[in-house]
Amino acid sequence: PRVSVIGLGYIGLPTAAIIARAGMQVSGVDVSREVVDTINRGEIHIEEVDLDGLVHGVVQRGLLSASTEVSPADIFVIAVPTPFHKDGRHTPDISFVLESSRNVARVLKQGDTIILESTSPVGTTMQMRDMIARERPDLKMPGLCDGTPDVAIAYCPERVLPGRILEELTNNDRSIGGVTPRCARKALAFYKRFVRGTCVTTDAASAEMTKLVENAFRDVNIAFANELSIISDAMGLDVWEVIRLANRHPRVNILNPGPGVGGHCIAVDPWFIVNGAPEHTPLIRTARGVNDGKIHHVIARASAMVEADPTAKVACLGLAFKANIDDFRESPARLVAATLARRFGDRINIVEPYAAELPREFEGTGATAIDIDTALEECGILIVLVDHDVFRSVPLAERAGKTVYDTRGIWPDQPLPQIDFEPEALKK
Ligand code: SAJ
Repeated sequence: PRVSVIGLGYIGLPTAAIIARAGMQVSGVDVSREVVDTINRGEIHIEEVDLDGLVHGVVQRGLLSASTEVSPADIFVIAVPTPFHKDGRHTPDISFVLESSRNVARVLKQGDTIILESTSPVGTTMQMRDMIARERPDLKMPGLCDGTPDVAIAYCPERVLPGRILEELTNNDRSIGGVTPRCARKALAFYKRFVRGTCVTTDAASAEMTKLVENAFRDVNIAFANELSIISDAMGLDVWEVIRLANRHPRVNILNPGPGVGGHCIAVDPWFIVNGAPEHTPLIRTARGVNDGKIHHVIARASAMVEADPTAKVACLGLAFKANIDDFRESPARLVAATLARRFGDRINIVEPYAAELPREFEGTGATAIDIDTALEECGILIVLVDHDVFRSVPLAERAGKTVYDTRGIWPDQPLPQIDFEPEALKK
């Protein structure tokens, strides 16, 4: 079949490349002319392990090409962003999904399959179906007609981890939600061609909710760990020791505290659930508050350390939203470091081996980018914000005599810092 993948970002491009590698003819579509030109040259505009070689290969073999226009195909895969509205109320904006479905509707023909992959609030796939039905009254739509519909529509979320996208796209299990069972079966036949994991069929709304629930589950569990870390700071306990011991229980598995939750999924998707059921989501909403609150706890505690030793130079270790990647968007580490840079100016140094230069918000603050060796030689205060492997491997001897705030628990042998600081939440 000919496949059209709409949206060539972090999910769409790897997906398009993997489908092409499986031998299908793929046309990728993106609104950005620059992205389209880059891909047609066999190059990529995002960083992901092994993606450059794969895209280069399938473009050279003529299996993948990109365009700014949707052209006719047999299967359409929509992987466009679903951000929040900019109203500050965390309401989902599905306009890119609806706009893409309208473009697909124009070239749709009998026998085609349309699959939505974007993380979406429950009900979006049905809204997409209704939009296509309005645009194409000549086609029989699933769930709205007698007899066999002309097209199939399904929802099939991805669940890949940045840094492992290609591997996880192939090997993870997938939920495939059809507008009708027949739609699910058609989508299943497509995924079977390139997914090695088990593909499980269900209805569209259940598949939509499943995706949101997976990320909300992780957010709630990280919130539990972050709350424990704040309690431990107040009680003078080592949270890592407590978690290590508790996790020896066969049915306990506490996640890792950190400086907050970043990335484009875990801090976003829970709001889609809250928005769909505002009265019934106290836990999910509170977890979001705890994880966002942890960022401010870290800022306050780090500030107390920096103020307590007014001559020491400070090194913030890491800006990425998680370990060993060069993705700085929605990163709590970056927010903490930038706030400290604004507060303490040229006392603050930033170590981020994955960044070529400091992000724009550091301009004019006086903060400098340095490497880890310089930090260990010159800085009396170390604030660990990201658990990059290069930081983890620094031995205790090189940290001797320094004041350390390790928000990620990468140095279990590090003595607890004695900070005269009371967490906000516990003062009341
Ligand atoms: N984090 C902690 N403590 C932990 C685990 C993570 O503080 O124990 C923090 C990380 O440092 C990071 C944030 O949470 O700031 C999110 O990182 P992550 O590794 O948990 O997840 P993402 O955002 O890279 O990818 C998630 C994954 N979802 C789940 O694990 C349930 C991935 O499988 C999804 O495909 C992806 O969201 C997505 O696209 O939705």
